[in-house]
Amino acid sequence: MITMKDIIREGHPTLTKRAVDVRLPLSNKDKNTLKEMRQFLINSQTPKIAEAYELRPGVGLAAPQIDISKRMLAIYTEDEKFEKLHDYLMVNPRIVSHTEAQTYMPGGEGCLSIDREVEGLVPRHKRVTVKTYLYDTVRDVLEEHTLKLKGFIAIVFQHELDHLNGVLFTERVKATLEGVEPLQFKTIEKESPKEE
Ligand code: UDB
Ligand code: ZN
Repeated sequence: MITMKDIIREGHPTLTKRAVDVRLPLSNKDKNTLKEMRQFLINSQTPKIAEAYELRPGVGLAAPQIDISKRMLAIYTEDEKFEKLHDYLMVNPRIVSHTEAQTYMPGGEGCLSIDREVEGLVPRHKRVTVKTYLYDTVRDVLEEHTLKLKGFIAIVFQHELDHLNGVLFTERVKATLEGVEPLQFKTIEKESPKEE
């Protein structure tokens, strides 16, 4: 099981290296790494398990963060409207197109590999079209897909893709972003008072 001690931190040389393409077909070792990465995210979002093992609730994890310098990553999170679960194990992903328009996380970004608060905003493409292999653990197959990502999922993806390129968000932070709209999260509506 992956825990926080397996996640390398700022200052480790692997975090600033470009990761290499994953060789296909996937080896059993790479399949297992991908499954473990996904399970870490699920565990970290399961309050009882997260508390017991002191896991930060992660939405994405890139292989270089566990000191495996290969182009694979896991995303496991709901979108900003809390409508759809995005559960991806990506191998050799690449952005094939993106909007000129940008967006950013309203409170800035954090990182499982960074143990400090970093002030500032990180510009990200608002929408990205991604070509990637997706590993389907149920069918045990790897298939090429084209995904159109927007909103929170697009931000998570770009943050993880940066890890594959040896880039940390701290390199991208800006004090202000003029003319860029922040990502809006759906807030839980207050229940309207019931009539008698
Ligand atoms: C995260 N989680 O997992 F606004 F529902 C971060 C940590 C570092 C704070 C754990 C996160 O941002 N969760 C989140 C934020 C919301 C709403 C919500 C959940 N990562 C993953 C990471 O470090 N991968 O390498 C950092 C995020 C920064 C922007 C996208 C990923
Ligand atoms: Zn990160």
